[in-house]
This record gives sequence, structure tokens and C-alpha cells, in this order.
Amino acid sequence: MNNILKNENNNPYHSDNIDHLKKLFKEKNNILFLCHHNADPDAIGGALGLKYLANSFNKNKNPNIIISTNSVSKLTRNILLELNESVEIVNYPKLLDIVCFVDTASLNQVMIDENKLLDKNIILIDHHKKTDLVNICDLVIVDENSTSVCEIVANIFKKINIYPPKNIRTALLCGIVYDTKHLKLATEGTFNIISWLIKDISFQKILYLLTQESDESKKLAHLKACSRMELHTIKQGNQKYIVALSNSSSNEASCAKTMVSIGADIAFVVAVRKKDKEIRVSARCRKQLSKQVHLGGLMEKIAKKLNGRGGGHAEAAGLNANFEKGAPKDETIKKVLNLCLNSFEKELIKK
Ligand SMILES: [Mn+2]
Repeated sequence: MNNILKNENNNPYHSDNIDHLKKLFKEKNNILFLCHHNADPDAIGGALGLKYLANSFNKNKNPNIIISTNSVSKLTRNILLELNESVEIVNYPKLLDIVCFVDTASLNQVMIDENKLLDKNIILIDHHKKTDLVNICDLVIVDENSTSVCEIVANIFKKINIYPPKNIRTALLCGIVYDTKHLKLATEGTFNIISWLIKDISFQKILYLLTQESDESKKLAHLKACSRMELHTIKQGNQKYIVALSNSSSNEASCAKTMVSIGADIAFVVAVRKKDKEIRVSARCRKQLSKQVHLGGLMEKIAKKLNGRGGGHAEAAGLNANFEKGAPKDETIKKVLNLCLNSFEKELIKK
């Protein structure tokens, strides 16, 4: 823990930090890179880059260098497959001499034996806001202004003058493009590092790796929900809002999202699950409209009228309520959708 004071006020890429990282990678035989649960392309891309670095510095004959997480996202799984890389997927991984947290700001994002952690060399490489995890770290390389951990790792490569091989650069680019929401959040620094990494790599390939084919049942749910869609227009002053209502037996959230993506300003999709005696409603709207009506608040109100529970974010929200035994399904769907429409209209007109 000797470096904390020195690091805190410093530039994360200060040569003291980079030298310390090199020294740890060089000397320790066993290194564990830990990513948060449901590891995304940024966490895994960063860990793959760091693992490559650790391997290139390590002086030992048979170093044990592992990337571990308790789960990976579907997208990450596809990228790993494409790059022919693999990571350990396990709860409570064996903690090695070095435990390096990647893209992971606090201990509640991992499943580890915290008592066994304290006698390890702990490194944190991240771009989220620091938490008290930094208090137990030997080395902290956190750049809260970086849009991704992959951007930080790429900057470390650049700093120590190593040009990573193509598959590592591909992994880093996937992480950068993923965490910047396909470059919407990219900064000047992001574009600089992309131009450094992208040599001989097609950007279309990166975009392709980050596109997820939705499964068959989801596609069908979307198509059916759209074919049953009922449209209403609600006026507020000069503004017109298109409200889309529909129902689906599954994937209601993703159906509502799809309806907004093809043109509705707001969408409500209800799913009645007779077997579970449950009614679920998912709502999505455009950002502009969410400034007028907070969907989380709206769904909370609608839920109360159905004796259920609701809530969520300004642009994405939902509710659950009981479905009375023996009630007619079609009428229930109609009733719930009407309630959504009327409640939304009331809320909008109040503004
Ligand atoms: Mn990240």
C-alpha cells in the first residue's frame, strides 16, 4: 500500500505508476485479472491487453496469468470466440499473487473471498469513479476522464512503447467502441488512440463484432408486437406525440424499445401471463418526451391503479400487477393499455 499517497494526486499514466506496473508484472509468477460480473467487451478487452503485457514482461518460466469473471455478456462471448481467446468463468476464483481489478470499481461487482484478498498485491485499473476499493490497492491507475478501460490500457501500451498484435488491438477497439456507445461519447483522445490501434483492422469488422443477432423468439415477438400495434396521436400545444400500444407474450421490454426505434414517441407493451397470474407492462419513450413525462413516475402511478408495483427510469420503465383468475385475457389487455394511454395523456396535459 506504499504507493497510494504518491498516486492519488498524480496523473494516472505517471512513469512511477507505469514502472510499478512493469515491476509487478515482471516479478510475480501468478497474476489474476478480475472483471466485473456479466463482463462487457470493455472489461474483457482491457483484461486481454493487460494479460498480453503481463506475459511480455514476465520473467518466470511458467507464469500463471489468468483472466477471471463470474459471467460474460453474450456480446463478449462472441468477441472471445472470434478472437480465439478464452477466460475463466467461475465464482470465487483462486486468488493469485497479484489480483488486478479491471473495469471494476468496487468489490460488490465481483464474487471473491475478501479475507484472502488482503495479503495479495492488489492493482486497480479503471475509469469509473473511485470507491474505497482504492484504500486496499498497492497500485491504482484510474482515469475517470477516460471513456473506457481499453483506452487506458492502450495508452499504457503507447507509453511503454509496445505495439500490440492485431487480435489484442481488435479487442481494445471493441471495448472502446462499446463503452463510447459506438463513438457517440468519444473524445479527441479516443480518436487519437483509435487511429493508433486501427492499423490493418477494418472498422466495419469492429462494428460487426459489436452487433448482436437477436434470437429467433425475440425477432418473432418484435414482429408480432408491431403487427398488433395500435397508434394514437396526442397533442400538447404545437407538439404531437405518437403513442404506440401493443401486447406480446414475451420480450415486452424489447418490443417497446423496437416500437420507439421505428418511429413511436412512446410505446406501451403489455404481457398477460395467465400461468403466473401476472400482468406486466413495459414502456419506452424518446429522450425529448422523457423531459415532459418521467416514465418511471408514470408507471408507478399506473401500477397503483392496478394494485401492482411500477417504476424505472425517465425513458424506460415497467410495472407488474396481479392478473385475476378467470378474467378474460383480451379485455384485460385492452383495459390496461387504455389506462396507460389515458394516464400518459393526463400527465402530459398537466405540463
Ligand atoms: Mn468500462
